[in-house]
Amino acid sequence: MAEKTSILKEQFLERLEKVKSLSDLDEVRVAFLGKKGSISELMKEMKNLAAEEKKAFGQTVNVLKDEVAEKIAEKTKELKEQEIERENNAMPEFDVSMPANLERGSYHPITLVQRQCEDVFRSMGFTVEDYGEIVTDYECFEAVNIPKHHPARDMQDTYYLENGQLLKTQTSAAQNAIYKKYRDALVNEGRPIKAIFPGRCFRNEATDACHENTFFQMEGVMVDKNISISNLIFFMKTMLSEVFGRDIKVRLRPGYFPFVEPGFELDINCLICGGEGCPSCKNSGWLELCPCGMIHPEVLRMGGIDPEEYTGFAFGLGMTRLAMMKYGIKDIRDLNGADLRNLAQFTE
Ligand code: FA5
Repeated sequence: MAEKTSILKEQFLERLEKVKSLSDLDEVRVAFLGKKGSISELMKEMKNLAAEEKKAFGQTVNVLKDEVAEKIAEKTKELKEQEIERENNAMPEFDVSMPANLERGSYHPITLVQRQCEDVFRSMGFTVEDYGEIVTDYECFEAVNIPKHHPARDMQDTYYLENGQLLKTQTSAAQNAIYKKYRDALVNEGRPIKAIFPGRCFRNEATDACHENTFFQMEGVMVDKNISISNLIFFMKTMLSEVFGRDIKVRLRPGYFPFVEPGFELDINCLICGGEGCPSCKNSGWLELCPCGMIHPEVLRMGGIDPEEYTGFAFGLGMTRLAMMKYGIKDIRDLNGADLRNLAQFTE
């Protein structure tokens, strides 16, 4: 019997030596200590022994069992330590002097188009003005000839604050302040008013591929003696050919805005569908981009400028739509979504 236990022990040590991993070790444990393992099977032979041999046999097998269990525990510890060391060695070294491998962001398409428009108009002598997003009813409507209860207000529902102020619906809301800011230089020094004012606008309206509730416009005004529609058309054409780097098909049609007389709608041939018609242009092939016109005498008067002496033009460029056309963005709502993967593909 003693011989059997020592053979078993040798077999165990032989297998233990070949163990390379924790799963190998578990197989060995099951083979020797498991319910149907060699040691358990050996123990079963006790019933065949004479009573006086049973005790010694039991003790010998139990010693073997303890030894095997102890060796397995030692090996488990050793293998776990090896595993930890391997993982530690596999970790890349952290070098604090290495430059950070951060992905660089890119400018939003609207920012790019806005900057480009600003450069074009600056090069033609316009100043770039900044204006708030929260304005008074007077600035947004009354000062541009849209008194209370005027039907034109229906087109521009917006978000009102409890104090009566509102989120501006159009960059035209800055016109009155600009006239007042520069009228002295115009009247006393003969310096024409030439200003653009880009800004975010808000409207309470249903969204679709070419309408958002939050979008950007860029207003432009020029006031001097003898300003005419030809000046307006020249600046519009120059701006568009500079932004697109080529001539773009546009059309001018009559449009009504209470603050211009006469007023026009300047539409651009849809660059998404090439004029065939698609959701981005409401299937018309044309996109309303830049309404404009000659500033209404009443609006000049409210800005402190004598309309008998001075005339001017104004335009309200839809900058978000311009960005859509320039970058081939089919749905305006992509521009307000915060998905950087989406936006990055439109920018250089
Ligand atoms: C106006 O807002 C006038 N203030 C423009 C103006 C200025 C006319 C000066 C004459 C003189 P309109 O509501 O059409 O007009 O908007 C102007 C442009 O802003 C539109 O042609 C369009 O390009 C853009 N726009 C208007 N509403 C939205 C909207 N919900 N989403 C995206 N772009 C819009």
